[in-house]
This record gives sequence, structure tokens and C-alpha cells, in this order.
Amino acid sequence: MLSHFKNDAHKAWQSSSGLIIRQNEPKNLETPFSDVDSFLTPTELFYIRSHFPVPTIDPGTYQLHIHGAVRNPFYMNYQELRDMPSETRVAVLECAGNSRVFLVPQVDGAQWELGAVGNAEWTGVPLAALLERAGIEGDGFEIVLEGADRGTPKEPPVPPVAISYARSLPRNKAIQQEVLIAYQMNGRDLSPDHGYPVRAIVPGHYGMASVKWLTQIQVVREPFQGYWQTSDYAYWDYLDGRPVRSALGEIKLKSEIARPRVYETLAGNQVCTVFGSAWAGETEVTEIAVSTDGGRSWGEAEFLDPVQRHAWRRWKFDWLTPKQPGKYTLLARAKDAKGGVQPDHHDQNYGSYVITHPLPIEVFVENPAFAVT
Ligand SMILES: Nc1nc2c(c(=O)[nH]1)N[C@H]1C(S)=C(S)[C@@H](COP(=O)(O)O)O[C@H]1N2
Ligand SMILES: [Mo]
Repeated sequence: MLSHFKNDAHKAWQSSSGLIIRQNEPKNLETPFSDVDSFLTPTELFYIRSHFPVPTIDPGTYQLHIHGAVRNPFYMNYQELRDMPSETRVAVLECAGNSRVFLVPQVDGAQWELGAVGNAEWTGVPLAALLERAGIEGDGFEIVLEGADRGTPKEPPVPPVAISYARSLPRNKAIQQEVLIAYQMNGRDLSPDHGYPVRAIVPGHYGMASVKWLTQIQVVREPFQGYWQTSDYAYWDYLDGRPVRSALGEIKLKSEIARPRVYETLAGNQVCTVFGSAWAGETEVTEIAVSTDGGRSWGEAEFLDPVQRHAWRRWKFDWLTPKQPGKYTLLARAKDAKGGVQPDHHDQNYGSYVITHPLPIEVFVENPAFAVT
């Protein structure tokens, strides 16, 4: 399993605080978000979200098939892909179900806390270059990305046969330069869990769009209606006043507090640095407000990272903890360059996805006299 680490074996065993198990097989492992410190999430700390067992793919026989509504369908092997001009970009990957555990009443699905999100550097070939070579037909509407993993999903409606993991991208997103057919993460070849040998990276979209173990790119003329498009990873939208199912896409503006942690005990009358991160889809995070009194009053946080589209921005806020002992609720709320702000409440139309309201982090403040410092 770890054969891809052969050339830098020391890195495979670099110390890391490890991941939290949400499901053991297939692996669904969460980043302990309170450990997040660096701009780039170390690969060892990056969450893993897989619907089916990891497929074993031999790079020696790997073929990527580009076909459908194109003039020149073709196959490309691993070496040919690696020989093409590449780009390296930083992008946030957030699972659309991240923070689900905060929903009240509780909902089904992996009980992600704050750590089904990470910010990594990805290297690969722009999908646009492959589509250009294939020549999309005028009526090519969407691009279906399909992985080599297969199985039968557990959540109804259960499909009649085993299915593969496949998602479509609107044509005008797929041809943007930022969408990568990636083979490296944080400067190393992808690990099996993160899609080795080749995966898609769709910056600005929720994680489900970034198909791992990618083997097929198919241009289709009609909206793709697959399971992961209509049943899972879909929400209730409105068309001419009527509810319709739409596929999730763009990441919504969000900020999260990494430290302090839920129910952490803090000394009173001392400066506690609240630390967190914020991200958005096709816009930039421009402001973070922090409340330490459950939303009654807000102060402005300071960014630790500059604006870089599709990457996250870490931030900090120095809080002089009250002298009055008790329970305090911390909240962080981001604003973006388009004037958007995180909503006060979760939007029910998104079901158990897109949990972007400010998430309450309750902490205890002790009497300064009793505090152990
Ligand atoms: N082939 C395939 N691609 C996939 C998935 C999957 O189960 N199979 N899960 C998706 C989901 S829901 C997310 S959030 C991201 C997670 O990527 P990571 O495991 O590298 O963090 O991969 C996406 N790509
Ligand atoms: Mo996801």
C-alpha cells in the first residue's frame, strides 16, 4: 500500500497527530481541526472521504480515456500525462457534509466535525488542455469525470447494480484553467487514499467534484443524472417557483474556529488567541468577525494569509477572557468580496450538506484566581 512512498520513505512516517475515524472501511478519516496550524495542510493530516474501497491502479497500464461529444477521442497513459506542461495550485477541498455534527436535530451521514476540509498544493495538467486536444463539439454540455472505484451505495434509492463514482462539471467550469487533472499533492505523488495515480481537482467546488482514481472524461450533450449528481450531493433548488433537485457545486463562504476547542477551559482575564481559517468558492474572503458572547457583539479578526483565490486564509483574534467565570460561546463569521456573509442558520434546502452558518464553539472560563498557568 505504501509503495508510492518508496523514494521518500522517511516522509511516510513523519510524525503527525493522525486522523479521526468516522468510518473504518471504506476509509473516512477526519483531520483533527484543532491541530491545523500551517497554510498547507500536511498530507498526513488531510481528511479522506471515500465511498468505495480504494481501487488498485498500476501506473504502467493506466489509461485515461477522453471521449464522448468530441472530435478526437483519445487515450492517454500516465507517462504521457506527466510529460505534458503542468501547473501547481493551492486549493481548498471541503466535503459538502463537513460540520454535519453541528446540525440539531442530528442527521444521518458521517458525523464530520470541523475537519472534513484541507488546503493543499496540487500539481497536474489543466483539464482544459485535454479538452482542447479532444475538441469539444458545439453541443457538448457537461463533462463527466469517472473514477475506477465501484460499489453499491447504502443510502436509498439504492441503484440496481454496482456503480462507479462519477460526477459531471458544467462545460464552462471544466474549461477554466484552474481545474486540474492532478498527480501530485503537496509535492509528492498522490497517495492511494487521495486518488493515486490521477485525480481531478476542481478548485472552488465542494470535494465531491474532485473525482479520485480518474479513468474517464466524457463530454455529454444532456445534463448528467447519475446517483452522485441527483440523489447524493444534490439539494432543493427553485425553478420558476417550483422545487427541483440540483447538483451541489460551488463551495459556500465559511469560517471555522480551530482553537480554542469545544469545552476547552481557559484562564480568566488573560489573552487567548482565537485561531481559525476561512474559505470561499468563486470569490475571496475579505473580513472575519469574531464573537465571544454568542453573537451579541463582534470584533474584527486579523488575517494571517493574503488573498489567494481558491486557497483558505488563516486568521487570529486576540480575546481578553472575562474575569467572570462561566461558559462562553465563540463564533466566527466571514464576509466575501461580493458582499456575501455567512447565513445565521443552516438552509434546510441543503439537507445534510452546506453547513456554513457560524458554528458555536463553547468554552469555559475559570476564575483567574484558580487558573493554573
Ligand atoms: N472516485 C472517487 N472520487 C471521490 C470520492 C469517491 O468516493 N470516489 N469522494 C469525493 C468526496 S465526497 C470528497 S469530499 C473528496 C475527498 O477527497 P480526499 O479523500 O482526497 O480528501 O473526494 C471526492 N472524490
Ligand atoms: Mo465529500
